[in-house]
Amino acid sequence: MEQTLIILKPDVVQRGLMGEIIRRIEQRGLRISGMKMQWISRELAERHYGEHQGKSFYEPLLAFITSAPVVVMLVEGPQAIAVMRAMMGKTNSSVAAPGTIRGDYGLSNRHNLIHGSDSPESATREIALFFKPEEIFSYQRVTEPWTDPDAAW
Ligand code: 3AN
Repeated sequence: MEQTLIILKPDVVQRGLMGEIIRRIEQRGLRISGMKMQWISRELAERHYGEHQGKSFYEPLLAFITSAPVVVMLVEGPQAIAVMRAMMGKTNSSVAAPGTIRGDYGLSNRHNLIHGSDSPESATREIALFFKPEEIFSYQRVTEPWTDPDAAW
């Protein structure tokens, strides 16, 4: 079981795509263990995107991610990090494959709809940035026996 931090970016909230993307995550069989709307501060954006500091797209990226509220989610499931990144598609939406979230709804490199952690280490760091322990819920979906890749039956 893996955890990943998902952000539905300001373009998703503005364009009315929250429900569509949450639907895809739920229907894939992943478990949403935490979810809230939040307006990301400049300080939090700097901490989240610290690895990109100094790059040409850093300032516009911070301006974009703080431009409207976002939805942050803690998503759990078998191989959740890789599964979510495959569902997201390539960073640049204009070359993301059809069928992916970016490939179906975007054309932009920056306004690319969704963030997902890229490793277990990033996930741990990012989850701690965005969620307090009491905002995370421990439960199982009744569908999980039916989507479990290790089911013995
Ligand atoms: P991903 O979100 O696919 O993991 P990262 O971590 O390389 O991609 O980049 C973080 C964010 O920075 C991207 N989601 C995108 O919004 C923005 N970004 C990355 N590369 C570029 C670029 N060349 N031009 C504009 N924005 C970029």
